[in-house]
Amino acid sequence: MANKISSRLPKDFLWGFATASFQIEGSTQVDGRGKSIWDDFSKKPGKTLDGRDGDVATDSYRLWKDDLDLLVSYGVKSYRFSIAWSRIIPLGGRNDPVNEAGIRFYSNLIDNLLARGIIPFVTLYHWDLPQGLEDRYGGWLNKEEIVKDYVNYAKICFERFGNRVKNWLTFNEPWCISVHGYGHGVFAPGRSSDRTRCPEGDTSTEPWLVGHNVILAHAYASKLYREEFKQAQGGQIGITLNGDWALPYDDSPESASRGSDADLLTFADPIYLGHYPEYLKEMLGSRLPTFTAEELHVVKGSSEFYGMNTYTTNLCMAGGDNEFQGKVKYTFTRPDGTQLGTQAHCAWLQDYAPGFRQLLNYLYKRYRKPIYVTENGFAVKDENNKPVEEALSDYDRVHYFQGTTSSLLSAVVEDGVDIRGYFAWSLMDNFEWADGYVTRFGVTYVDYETQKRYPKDSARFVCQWFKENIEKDESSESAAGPSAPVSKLADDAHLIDAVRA
Ligand code: PNW
Repeated sequence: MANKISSRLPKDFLWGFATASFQIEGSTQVDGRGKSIWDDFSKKPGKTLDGRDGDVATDSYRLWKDDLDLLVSYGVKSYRFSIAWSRIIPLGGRNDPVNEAGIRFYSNLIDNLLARGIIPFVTLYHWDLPQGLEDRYGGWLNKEEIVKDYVNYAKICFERFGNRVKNWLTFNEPWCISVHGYGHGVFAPGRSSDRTRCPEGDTSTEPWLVGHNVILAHAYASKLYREEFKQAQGGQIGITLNGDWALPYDDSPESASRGSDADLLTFADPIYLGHYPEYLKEMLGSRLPTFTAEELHVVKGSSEFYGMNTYTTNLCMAGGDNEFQGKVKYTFTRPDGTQLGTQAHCAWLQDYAPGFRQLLNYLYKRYRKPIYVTENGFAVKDENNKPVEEALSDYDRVHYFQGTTSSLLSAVVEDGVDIRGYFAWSLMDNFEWADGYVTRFGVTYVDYETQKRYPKDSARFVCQWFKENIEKDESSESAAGPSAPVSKLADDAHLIDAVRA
């Protein structure tokens, strides 16, 4: 028996699913919301694969109670979602008016999650900058303005929600914000040196400047939280970084000497260790902005945990000129022609679970911070072309989660990595940025004609797995508690009705 218990995740381990405001909410023009940079960008010809935008998405601004019922039916302990800055401050700036209707929406959502024993895990910025700030002063390119405006926005969220939200993420994936938004120009605001994509932008400088400013905005918001709110509210604050594991392509010195953690280290090293990585300084020279001594003091140690979004592993070989990958080439094809794992719908993702375990170990050794896996998931190839019934048997996604959950457990119980939570991406299919709606990452199928939600096999697998692999908490577990089964829903109907009223 003792053996059995120690082979599980600790009882307070948080698990659930993640989403982001612009990918699910829709209702872009109601209740005083201001535009975000994704509103118009997604409407420009050629910016999304299917030409579709975020005006409706999964309609979750209106259907949030249905989403809540779904979370309850899945028995999750926690839900990671993001707040749309332009619902809280429609024009975005520190002297612009606050929108009470926007506050009310998230406040209700938080109250109703808590009423069901679901812990909110809240991202303040998941890529939807208020368009007002882009127009006014160039958004993330303008350090003096954006840092102050972001900190003001964060402060309002701490003031209005912090009595109930105890887990804050300042940013989702600064690397994607910088590199996709200002380097490749495939994400809003879409700036790039590639003139077929954008009439302005400079791929060689802007991504590094934007990344630098995002780090500062994160650090000053985190400082504010820790100095003025943490003690009274008792929460924690950190950042979520994306990073994939890297394996040498072969045993040549060019492969072995890879600097392939480029995407990982650019942001993690300054935040956790207090300096940009050496290879980055060498590669960029004067193009890499520098922190003043005072700024560095605020940046170093500004994240209380490591928020990790990870999806895949790359085979790496030194060479090429992609600075965003540290001048390393990526492939999934081994020297003998075989594939690393099963190919997903998007080119950048294959299923390789051992890399997940190695990455967790690497990050814990390097930064010594508790880890929350804030995103991890898979998009089944051609799922969008299948009839619903067929799409629900999402074997490749089930296989992916079988691998990563088993790696997660090994990392915790065998390797001793301090992992506190895991969020699968995503609760449901949604607006997959430049891919539009053709790439589906959900454990729940969304029929965009009817907005009906259908659990896929992977939802069943993930929920069952966490129920079986977390130590039971005898003290707080009641029949109507956090892991109330689907069948409990009927009994809880009165509660749901009360919420609807
Ligand atoms: C993450 N890549 O983005 C985001 O946080 C989510 O909003 C998104 O839906 C999810 O992963 C799936 O894509 C990424 O090109 C976007 O390697 C692109 C990459 C990785 C993550």
